[in-house]
Amino acid sequence: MTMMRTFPNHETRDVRELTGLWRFTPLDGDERTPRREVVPSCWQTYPGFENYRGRAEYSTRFTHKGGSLLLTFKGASHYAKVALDGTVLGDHYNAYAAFRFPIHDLPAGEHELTVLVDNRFDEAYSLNFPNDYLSYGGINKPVYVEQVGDTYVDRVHVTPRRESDGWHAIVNIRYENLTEPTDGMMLEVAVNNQTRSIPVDPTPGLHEQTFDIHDPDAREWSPDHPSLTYVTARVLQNGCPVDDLTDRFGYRTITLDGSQILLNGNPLRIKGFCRHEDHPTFGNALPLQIMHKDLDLIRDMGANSVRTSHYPNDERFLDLCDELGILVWEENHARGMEEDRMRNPNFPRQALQVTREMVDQHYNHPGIYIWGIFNECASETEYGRDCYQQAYAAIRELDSSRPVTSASCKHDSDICLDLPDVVSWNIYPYWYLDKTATRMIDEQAAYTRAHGGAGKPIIISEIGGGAIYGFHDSDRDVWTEEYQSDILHRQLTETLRHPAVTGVYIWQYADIRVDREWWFGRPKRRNNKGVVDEYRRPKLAYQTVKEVFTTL
Ligand code: ADA
Repeated sequence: MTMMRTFPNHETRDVRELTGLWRFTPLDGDERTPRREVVPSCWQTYPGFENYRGRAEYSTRFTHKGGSLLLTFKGASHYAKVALDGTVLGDHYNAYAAFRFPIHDLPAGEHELTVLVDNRFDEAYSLNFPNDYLSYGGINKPVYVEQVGDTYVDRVHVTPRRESDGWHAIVNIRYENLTEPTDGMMLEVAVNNQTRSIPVDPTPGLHEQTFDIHDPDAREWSPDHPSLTYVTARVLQNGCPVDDLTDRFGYRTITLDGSQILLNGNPLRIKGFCRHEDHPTFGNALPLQIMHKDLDLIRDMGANSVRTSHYPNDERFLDLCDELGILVWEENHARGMEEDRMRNPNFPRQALQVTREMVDQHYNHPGIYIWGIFNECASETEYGRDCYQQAYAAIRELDSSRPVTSASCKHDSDICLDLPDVVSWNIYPYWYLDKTATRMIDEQAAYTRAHGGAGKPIIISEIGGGAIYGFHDSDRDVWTEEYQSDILHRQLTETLRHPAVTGVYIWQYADIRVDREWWFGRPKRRNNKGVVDEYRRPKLAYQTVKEVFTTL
């Protein structure tokens, strides 16, 4: 069984995981015979479905003891339409976010859950198109049946705030009355030794309640001392809990001071990796062990940060980062969209939706120190600028406690640098461009100053080069492990010594599979710029990165 998170979330609410063999029926192509496959998984890992792009139906049955429930999907890629006993509950497009359906008073007995999943490239799905990573298909994250009362806690957001009397937790609780609540119902919140409660709103529907809790027992979170604080929201009836939700946060602040990013007032020096969720055996349905192995290797190389390129990550990965003190740049789903793609009529709505889902669902993670948007999109056009402006505004509306940024490759044409708090550049000296890293950073720093970004922190959000695992040659030429190791040494040394730079992310942690249409320039149909290969076997560059990251 997989866990929803890496820590218990409920004492009162009864949660059952529907992990196991489901019926899987492909709906497109020649082969349509139903078979049994494990959920969660990606169908690219089923024999014969390695390149399946289409629709498929997953179904299973579960028993229910009667009453209200939440059907919670932690993720399906990239579109899902869910039906219970043949009645459609709703649908969801966004491969990288959870979604749920509250059901009022479902009769006791056996029920059939059917999920249509679609990973086709279609105008309806504006963020998914042939790309430099694989758009997987399947129910790739766990599914849960949560038994709740008619009033349940939907989510808890905590904003840590340091004031003159010490730390405060600003706790916002969203809860729902599936029907009119009974008299005397209370909403209670507990953080460390502090408890507050108020009567539940008497009307059906979603409600929010905010508590300002001064916490004299607060312990700060930092990368060196990642102390986590638990917050529990409960619904009480006659003093007895009928529903509960426990989440976690960290007492820490992120602020900016000129060209520095500060955590609890101390400047951050980011040494990180861009990482995709990908593994040959599991696709992007990664087990916890692989997530942890990745963080072990990343930490072993002396890195302190991960950029979740190019989409929000599995929440258990974020949990591990919080626990280990890893700083996270979490990014909305969008890669390499030029203006014509951003002009897809569905793009404005879908881009804002995935951005809002990311912030709403991952708000509490102390490891997330920055939100990223729209990697290498049309930041050089007026229309693109409008899209960037709207996405930054959507984030700031939901979360004013973290800075925002975007990784740009529009080296001499970006017109959006006045919009984010931090300016980030993807540069590939010695690989795509025949220039030194120092020269490229000088040029980007000058461009930043002259085009709206003066005084802002600068991050080099991608730097690196490719190597085919196991390919060695005495000429140390392109695609050898030697070449990659040599250029990473020069790139990282020059970048970390450059006074304009606050942090650097290597592209990328591990080799990844790419969409079939991207094979050109991608030997083995992989993006081979990993410092480890797809099975996490270290290339020569591993030791080089470790040397540089642990000494500079
Ligand atoms: C870009 C992009 C990455 C990857 C990289 C590369 O900068 O952001 O997704 O495609 O280039 O390998 O060329």
